[in-house]
Amino acid sequence: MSSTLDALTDWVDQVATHTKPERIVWCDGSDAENQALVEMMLANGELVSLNAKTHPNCYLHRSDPDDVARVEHLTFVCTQEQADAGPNNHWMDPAKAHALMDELFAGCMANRTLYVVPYCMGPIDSPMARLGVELTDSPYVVANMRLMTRMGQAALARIEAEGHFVKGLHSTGELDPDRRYIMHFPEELSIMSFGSGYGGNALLGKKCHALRIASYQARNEGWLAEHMLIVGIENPQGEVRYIAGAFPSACGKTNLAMLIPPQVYREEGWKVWTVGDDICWLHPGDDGRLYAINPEAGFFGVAPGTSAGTNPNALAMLDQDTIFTNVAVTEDDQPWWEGLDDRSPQKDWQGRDFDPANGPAAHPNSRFTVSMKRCPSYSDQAENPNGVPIDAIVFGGRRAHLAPLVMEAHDWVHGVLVGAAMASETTAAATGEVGVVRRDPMAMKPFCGYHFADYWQHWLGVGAQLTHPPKIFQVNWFRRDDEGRFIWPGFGDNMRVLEWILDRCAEKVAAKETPVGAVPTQGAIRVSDLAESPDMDTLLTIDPEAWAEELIAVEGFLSEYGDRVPKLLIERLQAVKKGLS
Ligand code: SAT
Ligand code: MN
Repeated sequence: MSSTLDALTDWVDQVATHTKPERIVWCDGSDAENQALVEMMLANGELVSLNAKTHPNCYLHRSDPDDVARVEHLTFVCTQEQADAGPNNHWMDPAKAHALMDELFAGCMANRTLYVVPYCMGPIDSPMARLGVELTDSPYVVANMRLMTRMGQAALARIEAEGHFVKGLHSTGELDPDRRYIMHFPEELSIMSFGSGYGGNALLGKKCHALRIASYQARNEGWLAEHMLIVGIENPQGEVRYIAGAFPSACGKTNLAMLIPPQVYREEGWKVWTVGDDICWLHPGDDGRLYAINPEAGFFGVAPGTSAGTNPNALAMLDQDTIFTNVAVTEDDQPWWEGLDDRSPQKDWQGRDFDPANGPAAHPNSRFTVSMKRCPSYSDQAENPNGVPIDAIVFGGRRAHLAPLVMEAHDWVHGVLVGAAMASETTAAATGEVGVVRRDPMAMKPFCGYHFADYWQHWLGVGAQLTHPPKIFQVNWFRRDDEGRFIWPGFGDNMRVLEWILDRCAEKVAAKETPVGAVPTQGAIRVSDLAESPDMDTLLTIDPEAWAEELIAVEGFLSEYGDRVPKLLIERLQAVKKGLS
């Protein structure tokens, strides 16, 4: 046996000695293995079967009601020096964190099975892909990891060949919110998660590895690990251009990644190809461009609001081979959520008879897990080991006011400032109050594994290396009018904005320069075929006074990160401020 597998086996043995599982299963990722796991979970109630006629091979998992979202206040980055984790992370001394976790994990797998889950983040033959192994006592996690990553035999073979992997240890424990911690040890390339079975807390390949640990690795190795979708836009000439877009959780990344263009666009021959909906690893290429891979192999998408109108591609992939988490069910056992259609649910997400007095039928953060390959718009480049070249980077937030529908940063440095200044109203994807505006730089607030100031410096450094950097844009689909209604139709109509973005990248259209960025000229965004024309003036206006206030707020926010904030960024902020006055 190779020394890597020896190291892996030693670690599994150590963990088993400490956690005392009844048995150990090495997962190979096969259909037979998955089938056996599903049958076991159906028998013990961890999964509920759904209507096999309408939804073959689809299952529902109901979480503990206290375990339905990521828990940012219980998520820690444990670096030797507190300053390296930055004010953007909760920090714990690694020795203290290890002691705490060792105590929680002691004997926690008694009467349980320890699953060894080798996985690969990224196309299995990609030089940009990275390996990991998750040890977990949750069969639900195993079934999800199988859809979300390249899991099993092939990953193990690559681990054996390569020698490096991220170590992730997970136990659902007693699902006690008071005994729940998600710990990251970037310097050790390891993760420990206890007390939650939910998505980002438990599927360790996702936010824990592919963002928090990977962002730290990326900084050392000269690339970027980002909370971004990747989408390919094919024009009527058959050319495909790729856009990467950062949006906070539950702000429509999945919808944007698989949007269906409006009818006029489809008639002209426009097509949209999905490479990824949540995480993007960006590497500078030899040609001075930035290349992207999606480290994931599946979607863990928000169910509520997904419908034939908002995201027909998503709906089409969800009628087979899907795990649903915390959705409601109809009387004939079909999965259901708010915004799907006008049927009424029979049971809510907790399995109770549906009663509107108890709140929504599906949990607002209920999810579907499905393989990317089921997506009708799945890109034939998604498995390209070299990734896809990125023409534009888009930063988006959920903002009722201020931020225009779209604007273009003056250059890379200004783009980094625009990303660092991102703000968005909070959603149900994390526990806590919903709808308050908070700064969420590059949509990475919950996910950057090191000091934000160092992260911005790294962004500047990567950009300086690129002879053909992507152009950087800011978008906001969520602007509201005085009555609180959304002004922009969003969803498929966002194609209209993407067209402008790509035209700017190809230097095909002029724009109106303002100190905060370049905005579309009158009529530059195609809306004439819309039955009701949105108020484009409001959507594209830059209010200098409101922006001056915003920049003061941004300055205050950046100052929270102290001396480590790159001077270049502060200078640029001052220049924009000056331009406004
Ligand atoms: O819970 S996850 O982190 O996997 C989903 C999300 O919040 O984006
Ligand atoms: Mn996300």
